[in-house]
Amino acid sequence: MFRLKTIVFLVVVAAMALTACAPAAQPTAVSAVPTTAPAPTTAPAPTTAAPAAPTTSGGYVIPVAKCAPNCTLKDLTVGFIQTGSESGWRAANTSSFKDTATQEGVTLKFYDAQNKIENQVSAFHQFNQDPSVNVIVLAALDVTGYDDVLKEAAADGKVVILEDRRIDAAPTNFYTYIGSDFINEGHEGAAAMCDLLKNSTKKNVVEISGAVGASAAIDRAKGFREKMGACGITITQSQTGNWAVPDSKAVMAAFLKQSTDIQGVFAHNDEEAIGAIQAIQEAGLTPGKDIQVIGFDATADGFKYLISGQMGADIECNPLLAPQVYDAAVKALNGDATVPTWVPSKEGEFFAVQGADALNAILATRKY
Ligand code: GYE
Repeated sequence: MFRLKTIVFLVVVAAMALTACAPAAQPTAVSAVPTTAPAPTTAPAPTTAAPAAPTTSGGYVIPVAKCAPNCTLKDLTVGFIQTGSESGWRAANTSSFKDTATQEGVTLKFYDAQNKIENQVSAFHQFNQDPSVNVIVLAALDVTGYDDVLKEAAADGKVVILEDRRIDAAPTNFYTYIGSDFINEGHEGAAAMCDLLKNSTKKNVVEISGAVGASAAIDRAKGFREKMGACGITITQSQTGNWAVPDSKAVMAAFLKQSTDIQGVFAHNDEEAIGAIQAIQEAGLTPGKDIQVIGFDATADGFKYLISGQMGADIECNPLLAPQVYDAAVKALNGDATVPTWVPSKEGEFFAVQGADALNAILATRKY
């Protein structure tokens, strides 16, 4: 019995001695082969992180709709913020949105801002607050002034699309801009005026510009100035005609009072060109002969003055943008991040020298 106890005691002492010599187990270093199965810990189930929201190439985070990926035109409730009804172009643009919505079953909440930016901003805020609206389309009166409502739209999960006019805001604020390259239109306008004045030793041109602050006016003016030097055009006077016939007629009359040494008129749209033509006639001069006139938009009214030869050139600007805008809106609801941040409109230009027959034939095919 003694002996056994002694032996047991000696064995225990020996075991304790052995463990004392082995290096202490590092808390983190786990031996390859765990000697003892770690106690089952109730590790939280792996969380499937919500997939990152699709983002456009411009960095716009797309508020994907519940109907995705099968949203259709009928899922659109569009809050549309129009500038006003200042021109034939604008009327065609508005009809494009209203008619296409009716045809395609798009729910359209149309707002006419009567050319006041404060009205646009408050309408934008209203649409942000309106739970039924999933897409907001803006035809911007000005290039600035929308920062707060753009932020609010992002917070309220509204898709924002710009149509017709660009704004000075980062593309992180809107899904896409569908509208014209107004700078390029300005380039085409300068080239057309150079051609119209090719036989004139003097090239003094007056400018009747669009509404102050509008990207269409800012960019057409910039584009024209970038190319006018090619034939030595000088802009001698410049003033806004507010896109309107009567305002532009008064401006042109004032220009002629100031100086009759004018060879050309750079009018930013058809209404302004028509106003200038009326003032030139009332001054006893012949538009298209004594003074060359160019316009922009190429509406049906513009074509009439091309055909009569009183307007020498008309640079087209396409107002029928609704189908492209609604298609883009559906893509946004479906989380499609492939739509570019700018979709430039396809446009042409028309000249009096094409002749009445050819121009009438073209006019017969046009919708505005
Ligand atoms: O040229 C003018 C309208 O933004 C392109 O606005 C549009 C311009 C167009 O009032 O007629």
